[in-house]
Order: sequence, then structure tokens, then C-alpha cells
Amino acid sequence: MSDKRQGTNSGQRASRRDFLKAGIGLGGAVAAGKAFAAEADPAITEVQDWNRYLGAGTDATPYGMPSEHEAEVVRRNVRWLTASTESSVNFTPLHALDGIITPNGLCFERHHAGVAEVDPAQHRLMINGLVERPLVFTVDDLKRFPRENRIYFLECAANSGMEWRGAQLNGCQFTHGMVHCVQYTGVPLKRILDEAGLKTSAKWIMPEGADAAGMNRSVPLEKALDDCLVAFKMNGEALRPEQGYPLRLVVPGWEGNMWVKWLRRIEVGDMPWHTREETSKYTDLMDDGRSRRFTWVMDAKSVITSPSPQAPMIHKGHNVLTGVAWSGRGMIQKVDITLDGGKNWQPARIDGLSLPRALHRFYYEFTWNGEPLLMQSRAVDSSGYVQPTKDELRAVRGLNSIYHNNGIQTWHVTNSGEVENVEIS
Ligand SMILES: Nc1nc2c(c(=O)[nH]1)N[C@H]1C(S)=C(S)[C@@H](COP(=O)(O)O)O[C@H]1N2
Ligand SMILES: [Mo]
Repeated sequence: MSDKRQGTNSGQRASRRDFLKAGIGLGGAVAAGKAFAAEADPAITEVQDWNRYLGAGTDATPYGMPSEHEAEVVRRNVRWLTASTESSVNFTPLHALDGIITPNGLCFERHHAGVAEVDPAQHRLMINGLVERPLVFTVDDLKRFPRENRIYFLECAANSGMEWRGAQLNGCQFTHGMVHCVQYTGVPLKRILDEAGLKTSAKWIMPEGADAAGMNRSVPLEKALDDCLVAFKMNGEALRPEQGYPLRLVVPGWEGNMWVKWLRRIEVGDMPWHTREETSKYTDLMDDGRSRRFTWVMDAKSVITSPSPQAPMIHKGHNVLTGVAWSGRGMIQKVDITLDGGKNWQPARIDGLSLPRALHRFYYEFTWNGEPLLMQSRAVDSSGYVQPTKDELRAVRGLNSIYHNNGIQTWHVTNSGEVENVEIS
């Protein structure tokens, strides 16, 4: 395993080596300021092999794969983070992506007991507890309900959790890559609960997974009846096994842990169950020894994905800065950018769809003369909430936290174009 997979500073050196190998030539010499393109480029006068010979036929790739030149764009682990890969996480390669949709094969994975291998023909979803009629559905039964398509981000509450005590991981894949955004196809949970008939005492639901962790969480009924889905497709095709095939709960804008995968049962009750995942985990220990609990909503957050440590600056002159922003409370109203550590802020351009509880894509075009930069993005959501600095967060939450770190990220660009994770105060 190359040290690149570790996502640490040594990992960053490895990736720089790869850039040199690939002939991009970073080593201190950033390409000087041609406008956008060279006028006389020999690559256009030389006829290449692919311009001369037949390509592969239509039977070569029954399921299409990315170009071999994109082989570096993969999910990556941080080996030292967890004791085993079954109870672990890998990270979305945000630095290499664009738009707001995460391709299925690049969605980060977080499992407590590995990827359950579920046979959809044997799988069932049971609704029990405080209902008039306990019901058991096959996957095909669920596909007979009216279905909806909705685009949502999913962020693990532990995203950026390693950064609470200071800058640590060198790459937005590792600092911010526990987020993905796909289009789900599924049945509103309300339809399914209505079919079972809620008793008047019903106040909470407890979704439960069919994996070895049997993961479960308490979700207030108000949310369940509002916008939750029981999804069976992502980006048009069946859920991937890693994302909960054949059924997953979608809990828009709320922490990823509640989006139970391999969904097998929903119990309806009148009180929360106080499961492991909402007592010893996914709670925030404050400085005074008390814990914040049921911190469900993911607050507004943003990150510059390129330039970033894994996507260094390679040109002087015209440059495109891009990133993503999201909020569990609704839409992103605006994103501001600073290149000088917060002295001056300019609005970024949000391009593409602007949907509630989905990723938003922003761009900021600028000219770089080779001076060092301190780049930050700051998101404001449709509720008026402004993304805080990391120090502002620490002032209210202390230093014991892991979860819900939505502080502003700083990237330091050196005069050779390398980018590093830093903090400024
Ligand atoms: N059944 C089950 N559901 C689960 C988990 C799990 O381990 N088992 N992990 C949860 C956590 S902590 C997160 S952040 C999300 C991750 O979803 P993903 O793997 O699609 O990224 O799934 C949640 N649902
Ligand atoms: Mo999570």
C-alpha cells in the first residue's frame, strides 16, 4: 500500500511525485502566463494512433468504466483511522469532481460491519410497533407505490472530525470527503406508514438495517412524515451494495448515520430508543462535560475542491477556483471567497441546480501571479445562517468534539503552486 492512501502530509509528497511522473511538472516551476492556449501546439499537427486505428467494439465494456487515465480518481481510505476496513470509512475524491452529482462508484462508504450482501428476492421491509396493521413488504411490493425522484446530499456527522484540534489531513478528499450527492428514486416514507396506519400515540420511528451491525436510530415522526424516502435507486440505477442495496432510508439534510442502509424494519414508538448510535456515538461532548444529543441537522458548510492539496495550481494567469457548498436547512444562498485569508471577500458564482439539501457547485475565476494565497470559502444558506470559522465553533463546542465540524477551511497556496491544509487565526 503506497503512503499516498494515508492522506497525510507524506501522502501529499507521494501524489506530487505522481504528478511529476505524469509529466505535469510541478517541481517549483509553475507554467508561466500564456493566456488560455498556445497558438502553435505540435499535438494538433501530429496524427496520433487513436486517430488512425479502429477502437474497441461495443461488446468490450458491458458496464462502462472511466478512462484508464482517470485511474487515480478513486475512493481512498486513511489507514490509521480505524482498526479494520469493515468498521471504517473511505472518502469521495471531491478534488477531481465537478457539478453536483457524485458518480455512484465514487460515493464515500461508511459501514459499521462491512457491506451486507443482500439477496433482494429474500429481503423484506417490516413495519411494526404503534401501527394499526403491522406489514411486511417485498422489494417489488414497494415498487408498486407512487415513486419520486429527489437529489440530496448525505454527509456523515464525522466529516471533518479529524480537524477539530487543528489542520491534519492534506486533501479535501480526506478533510471533507464524507459527503456525496445523488438522485434517489424511492417511495415517500409517509405513504408506507399510512398504509400501516399510525396509532395516535406514535411519535418516533426506529429504522433498522439488515447488516451485521443491525444499525438503528430514533427518528422523530415529524421528519419521517415530512420528506423521508425509502429509496431503491441512485442516479437512475439500483442502489450500490455499499449504499444499502436493495433499500435505504433517505433522511434529507440530517446526519448520514440516520440514513439506515439495507433497511429491513421500521418500528413505530412513542419515545426515542436511545440506541448506541445516539448515546455513546453521534453525540458531542462539550467542555463542561455535558453532551449535545440529537444534533440531526447538518449545518451549512463549503469547501474549495480545486485548487486543493491533491489538485495543486499549475498555471499562472487565468485560473478557475471551484468547490461545493451545502446546508441541511435548505438551499445555499451565496458563497464568498477570499484569497488573502479573510481580508477581502468576493462572491462566487453558483452554477447549475440550486436545490434544497443538495450540493451546490460554485466557481470563482481569478488571475494568479505566483504570490502565496490563503484561500477560503464561506457559505450562507437560505435561512440566513453563515458558515462559522473553526475558532468560532471551538468557542461554543470546545475541543472534545468529533462530529458536526462545519468550520471554514483554509488552503495555503505556495508560490510554486502547492496547496496545504492550514489554519489561520
Ligand atoms: N445499516 C447501516 N446503515 C448505515 C450505516 C451502517 O453501518 N449500517 N452507516 C451509517 C453512517 S454512519 C453513514 S455516515 C451513512 C453512510 O452512507 P454511505 O455509505 O452511502 O456513504 O450510512 C449510515 N447507514
Ligand atoms: Mo456517519
